[in-house]
Amino acid sequence: MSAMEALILQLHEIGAVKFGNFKLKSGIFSPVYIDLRLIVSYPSLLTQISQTLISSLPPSATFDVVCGVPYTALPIATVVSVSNGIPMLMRRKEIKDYGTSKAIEGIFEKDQTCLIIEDLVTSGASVLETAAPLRSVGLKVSDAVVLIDRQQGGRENLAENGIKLHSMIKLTDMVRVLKEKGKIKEEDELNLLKFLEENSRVSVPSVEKEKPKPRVLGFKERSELSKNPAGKKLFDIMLKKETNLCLAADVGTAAELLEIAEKVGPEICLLKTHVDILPDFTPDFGSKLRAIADKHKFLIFEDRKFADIGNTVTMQYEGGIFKILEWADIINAHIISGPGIVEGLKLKGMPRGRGLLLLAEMSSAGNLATGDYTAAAVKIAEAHSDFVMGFISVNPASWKCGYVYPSMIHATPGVQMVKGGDALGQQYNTPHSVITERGSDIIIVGRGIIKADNPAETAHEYRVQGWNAYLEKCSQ
Ligand code: 5BU
Repeated sequence: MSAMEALILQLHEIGAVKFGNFKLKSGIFSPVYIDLRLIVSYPSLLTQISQTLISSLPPSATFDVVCGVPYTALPIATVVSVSNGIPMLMRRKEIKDYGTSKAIEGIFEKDQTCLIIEDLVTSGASVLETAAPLRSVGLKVSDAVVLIDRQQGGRENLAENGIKLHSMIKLTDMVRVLKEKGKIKEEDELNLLKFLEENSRVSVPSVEKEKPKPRVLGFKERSELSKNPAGKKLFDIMLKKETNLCLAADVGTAAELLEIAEKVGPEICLLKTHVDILPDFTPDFGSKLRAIADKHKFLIFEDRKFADIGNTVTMQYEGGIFKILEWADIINAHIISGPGIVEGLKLKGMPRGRGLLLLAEMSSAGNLATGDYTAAAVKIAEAHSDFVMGFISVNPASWKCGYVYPSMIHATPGVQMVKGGDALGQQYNTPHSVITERGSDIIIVGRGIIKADNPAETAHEYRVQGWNAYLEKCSQ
């Protein structure tokens, strides 16, 4: 008895192949049903299948990594990987909308070739669903190997997409062997042959083909969607002034700050302050800065990073020496203390038309605002979208696919003309990368401008780069 015949008999014996009248996923009735999920309960069978799969491949099918089609083929691919020392990749069926949001897990290099492993092929749609994300991360996919080919068009559909299908067992072979060994009746074999004749080409369902990309909404449409007055105002200023540049005015004194605000004002949509670093802060600082902001049409963002419980932040926001509520259009907050912080700040800020940016991510190396923490910030923002106008973020594209929250503004610190960092953990990305690749809206630039010989001129360069990147994104 050949190895293939022995395998067919074993599959029949464990009940992985059944004859009768079964409704398939596609809605059609089939005289045979194959359920290979059972093989995980038979380790020696699983090993045998995995070994035969690889040894049945022709020498022309070369590859660097393997990837199983989720879920049934995952254990098969794992055994192939482990017993042959071939690295494996995993394709996520459900992509997380937080953390790294990767569709393909595992380590690989661009242009490496990936062999797809599948348990059963009908139309080939599942193989294509796995090939698409592999190809989109730069891997080559030219071959797929399958335990059973139902001979219903999968081979042809895959060939049309540049994938050669190698099958260990064809359904007709399986039925012939089972008939010869007396496991099924002649009637079963005839029924199956008739079924295959009538269903020789199952097409790939159109919903499984590539979906169109969502359109990028411009600031005008997004302003209409924003539920926060400061958020709306900021969208409108960006559009009118054609700038998505925020200056982080981290200068030594209040006098210098007012001076740079006056010089750089025409280039920016937003000016970010850290008032607690100004030794010459006086109660009239707010009104002086406000006058410059109104003159040059930008908003003021105090980067206070509130972090306490709701009751305390109401006092910190309104009171003390700085009286931030009086003059800052926008503030930001950590969510470490829970949603109460937003409720506290909202109590004071909402009646004044202020807006809040939640810290969903940070730019510094090793920061902890990632994964579940970022997702929690999004949840809190959704629950308070009348006051939360957006996020401080670094890589929003990785935690939300496309523009799920177009009403929210994403402002990104850690921006300079060249990628790099400082000696204390700050990490820089370029304006273009922040706006296009990372999917942000506003570039926050500090030392890149204030340490320049001519801050106004340099601010202009950042403004042009940031705005051109926004236009490029909209035209995609
Ligand atoms: P820089 O000089 O461009 O590195 O200044 C960045 C500014 O943004 C500075 O005021 C920081 O306090 C601020 N910042 C940041 O760098 N990273 C963050 O994650 C957050 C704020 Br939140």
